[in-house]
Amino acid sequence: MIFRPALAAAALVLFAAGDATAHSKTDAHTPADGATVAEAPLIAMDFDAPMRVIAIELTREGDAVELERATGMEPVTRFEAAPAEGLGPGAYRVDWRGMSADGHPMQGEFGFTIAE
Ligand SMILES: [Cu+2]
Repeated sequence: MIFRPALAAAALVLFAAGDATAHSKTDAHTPADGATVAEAPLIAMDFDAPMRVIAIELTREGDAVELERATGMEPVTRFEAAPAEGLGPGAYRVDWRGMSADGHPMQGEFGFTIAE
């Protein structure tokens, strides 16, 4: 019995290490999280391994805003989408979900502000 916790801990460490190196991660996204921009930006995400972006949503203070995907459902290392023209000033949030190259579901979010 005394060995069981140690073995469990070792297994957890191995699992965590394997997972960290296996799935696609976001290297960068545009705009940067928390950025203030002058006008509606191109939204882009770079991944270190191909990611199939299944869903992406742009909201302004909780209200959905139209966003046109420039990238389809294929796995990519760079994903792009363009907001509808004429986005007004305010705080925007991007939420996305995807499928990593290793089959793990991934998700992320970031925000930006369009200046007055
Ligand atoms: Cu993974």
